[in-house]
Amino acid sequence: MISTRYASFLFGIVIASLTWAFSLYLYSRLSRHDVAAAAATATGSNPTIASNYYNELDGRYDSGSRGLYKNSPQLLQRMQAIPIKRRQQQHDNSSSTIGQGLDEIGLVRNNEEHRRREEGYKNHAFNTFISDSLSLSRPVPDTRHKLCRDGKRYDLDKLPNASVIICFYNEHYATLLRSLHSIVERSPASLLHEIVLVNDYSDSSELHEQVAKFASEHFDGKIKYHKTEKREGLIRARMFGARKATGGVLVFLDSHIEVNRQWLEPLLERIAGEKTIVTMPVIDIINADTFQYTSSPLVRGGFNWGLHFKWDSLPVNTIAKDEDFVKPIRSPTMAGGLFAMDREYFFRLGEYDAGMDVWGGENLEISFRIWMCGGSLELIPCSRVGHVFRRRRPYGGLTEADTMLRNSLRVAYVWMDKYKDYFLKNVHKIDYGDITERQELRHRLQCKDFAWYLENVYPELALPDDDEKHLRSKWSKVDQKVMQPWHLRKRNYTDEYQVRLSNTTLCIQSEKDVKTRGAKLILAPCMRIKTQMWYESDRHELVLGQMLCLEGSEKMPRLGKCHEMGGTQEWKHVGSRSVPIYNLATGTCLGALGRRRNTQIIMDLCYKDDKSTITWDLVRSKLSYNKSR
Ligand code: UD2
Ligand code: MN
Repeated sequence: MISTRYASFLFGIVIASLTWAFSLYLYSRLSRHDVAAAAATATGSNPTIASNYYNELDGRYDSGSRGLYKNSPQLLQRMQAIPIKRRQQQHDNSSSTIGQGLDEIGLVRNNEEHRRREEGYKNHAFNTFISDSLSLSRPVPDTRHKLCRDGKRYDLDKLPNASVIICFYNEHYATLLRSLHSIVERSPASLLHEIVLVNDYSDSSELHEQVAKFASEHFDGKIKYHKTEKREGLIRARMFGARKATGGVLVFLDSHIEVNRQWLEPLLERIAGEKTIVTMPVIDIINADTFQYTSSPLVRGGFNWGLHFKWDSLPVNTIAKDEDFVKPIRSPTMAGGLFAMDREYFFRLGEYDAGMDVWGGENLEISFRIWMCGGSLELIPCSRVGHVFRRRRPYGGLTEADTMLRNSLRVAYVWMDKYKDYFLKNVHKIDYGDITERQELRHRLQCKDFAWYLENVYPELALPDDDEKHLRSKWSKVDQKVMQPWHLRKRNYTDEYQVRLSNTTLCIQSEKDVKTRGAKLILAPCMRIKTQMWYESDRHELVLGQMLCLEGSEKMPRLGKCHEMGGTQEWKHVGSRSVPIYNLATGTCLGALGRRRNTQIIMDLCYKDDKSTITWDLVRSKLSYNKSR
């Protein structure tokens, strides 16, 4: 009896908070462009987020009402992270250990949860522990420009319908389901012809059964589930999916995404007008550690001579007035994962190169092919899709060979004419298989040559033997205003304090100075010196000496360059006396190995049963305290 009451009470709370959060969401229709708007760029062979650039478009980008959320990232975060499936432990532990303020979705409550979290990272390279606790149909912030929201109407009758193709290998189940939910819930039913879901021979038969069951029981048969007969790699798996699809337009997506509002209509609208236009959404960021959804700046696709994809600033004058924020932007390349293309055109243009294995290279191949063979590639700013960018790929290839290198060699030899030498110069040659079929395709389609592409599509690209004059002129064609280096950003500090271990006179201090990246932290007698003064920014970074950010990681925190993407550099405390200090990415808190000077600062469980929970006092100087009010 009591437990039923308790359950319905909890249920009530969940519903109430859902309604509350959702109405806030509707009310503010926030654009979160100015928060953690990191440009993604290629690091190594994997296009992930890099912290080199950010977007300083405040005001210009969205002068609309940000209403309630202005200066309130916590509120926004709450909204994004509504825990539906509360973890069991939380009920078990009840309020005895929890209740000192932190009620965070990523909070690691005990060693068992710690183990589960680690396991998730090992298999998927993102925080499955948080993903498991999030609603499958959570709201995400509307990151579009206000003109996309208010000014645009789409005549659905005039748009072609779409087959969304998602292939996956060993994808995390809840994350895959959230991708599917977001697509079905945020696409007009009449436009979403089907979702073709291709399991690329994932290892687990349990995953296969779960997904097959889900597909048959949900969304009225919209999901067509297939499994390949052997591991194909994402390139051939997509071709497999495309051949099953019957919609007018093929929309390719990764299996760990969440689409935003009205993401589909603007992609289709361009194609309805001209079938040789291939369209891409802006790829927003779903933080791999926290699953927070944040906006990405407007950047377009490029590449470097290692044939790695990278994000580039827009050419000068691309964005001159408000309307330009909603216009298609021509892009030399695509990141690869998310794009829409007329189905017949996809086949006419030669699908993909079936000789490519597993991962990499296909994105530049299809980009070059689109441009050189008569089509065009456009970024559609009103279409936004969030993607979980991860720091490493959690899976291997079909063989030991470097598939990215093999695939890139195929791109170079088929498409790049003499310019391939810039690439070949710096790689060791490996077998890249037979390319005659692709060379014939290029011939048959009467494609233009690579010099034409460089001159007309990507004149900003620096060539390795450009002289200074050429470089300068190319550099001047790129809009420096749109992306500015991090260090030019104004950081707003809301507070400054020392962090003292409760009931001691020891404070957290950099083991080195305020400038040394990677420095560990130790306990030292509290003194008001630079290496102990922490500035809390409006993004909840803890910045030492206004230089480096405190960064959480598995075992211990360190000082790192501020990356402005939240997560590992985002800290939370509720109050300032005897409080745990929580890291949003690790789900754990600042701890110390002992209570003596020179003791190492570590990451530890926030609450412990044996009363050894470590808490801190935030000690403000009178002066700075007054100043910051
Ligand atoms: C990016 C692209 C990705 C692809 C890749 C280059 C985005 C957001 N992502 O890397 O789509 O173009 O660059 O090749 O632009 N998968 C399989 N079989 C495999 C391996 C992967 O089906 O053997 C699936 C995987 O589950 C995922 C998709 O292919 O859904 C892309 O793989 P990824 O997410 O590891 O690639 P990502 O985002 O690092
Ligand atoms: Mn991906």
